[in-house]
Amino acid sequence: MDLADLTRDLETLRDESIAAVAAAPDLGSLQALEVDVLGKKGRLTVVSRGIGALPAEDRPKVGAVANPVRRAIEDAFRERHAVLQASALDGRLASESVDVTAPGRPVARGTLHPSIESMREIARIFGQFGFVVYESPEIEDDVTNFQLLNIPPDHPARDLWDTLYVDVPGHLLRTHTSPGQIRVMQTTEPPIRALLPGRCFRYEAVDASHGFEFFQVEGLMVDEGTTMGDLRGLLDEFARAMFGAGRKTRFRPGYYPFTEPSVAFDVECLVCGGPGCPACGRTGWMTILGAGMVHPVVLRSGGLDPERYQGFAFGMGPERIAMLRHGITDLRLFMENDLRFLEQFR
Ligand code: 2NL
Repeated sequence: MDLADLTRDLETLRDESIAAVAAAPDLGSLQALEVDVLGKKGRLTVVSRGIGALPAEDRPKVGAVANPVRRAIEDAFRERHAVLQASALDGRLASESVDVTAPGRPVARGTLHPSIESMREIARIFGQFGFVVYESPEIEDDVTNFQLLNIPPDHPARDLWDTLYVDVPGHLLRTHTSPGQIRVMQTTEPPIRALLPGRCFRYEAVDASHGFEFFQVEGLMVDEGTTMGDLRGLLDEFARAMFGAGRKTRFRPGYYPFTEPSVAFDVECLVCGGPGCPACGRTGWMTILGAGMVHPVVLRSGGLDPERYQGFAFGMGPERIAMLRHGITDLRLFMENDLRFLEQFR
């Protein structure tokens, strides 16, 4: 081995290393190659051992050959490292980038069912007059649903065909929310301002204006000296909040076993004001609820002395209110959960 041999070996190693470095496809293989060439037991170390075998006069000249070779190899690694690092970054930027100009994905947004929306609006308006929402059981006993409300045993509502009974003797699915009002009277000292929204059940043939399952909102006010004038004033304010300011209203005689006197409460028709109207028929009036002064027998059912306390009560169907407000003509739409109907209330 002389200086010429060593120089040739070093230059061969340099050329092969530079070629291999240029071909390294990624940072991992470049690092492995670096260990292989420049590491402690790497090929450059192995070739450099040849220095020991050189004649003594050649040794001072070795540096001039070996140092440029090492530098050339190191430079090649450094440059390739920079190139690969930059392209790795480019790859991540390309694959992980976010297109901030892409259109957003719409969030599926639900809405309240129109029956619920209507009940909430009713509760909101009466809430402004101090009425508090109560809830009571959907399964009632016969006594509270009928007897305490002055509905006699032979009343048509008690017919098997109008009431859904459950297989617990003396129990049924409530046919109105009125038994809840009895429970409020039994547990609350007057003054009472109660609102009872809830689901009710009747065993009826289903048609465009009747379902076997429906919602009802009832109100009850009991205090000393409560009058029919208070009832009328309250309902006028309600009708105008719900159907528009300045709208005319009227009371007509009605009948319920639990109120005396009883009335139907009408609001000036929204659609016409004349004959042949799709909303009211021909009368110019839409009936929106039933009401009356609480029957003394019913006050006693609630544990209250009718000599001291008077009260009024009213009941309405939130679907009917919504139908009148939105011009809906088929009650069954409220129970069918057809999205084509429901999505119109967004
Ligand atoms: C209607 C009419 C009404 C009542 C409900 C009631 C409750 C008690 C005492 C007296 Cl505890 N009355 N409720 C009174 C009159 C009418 O509902 O057409 N509802 C859909």
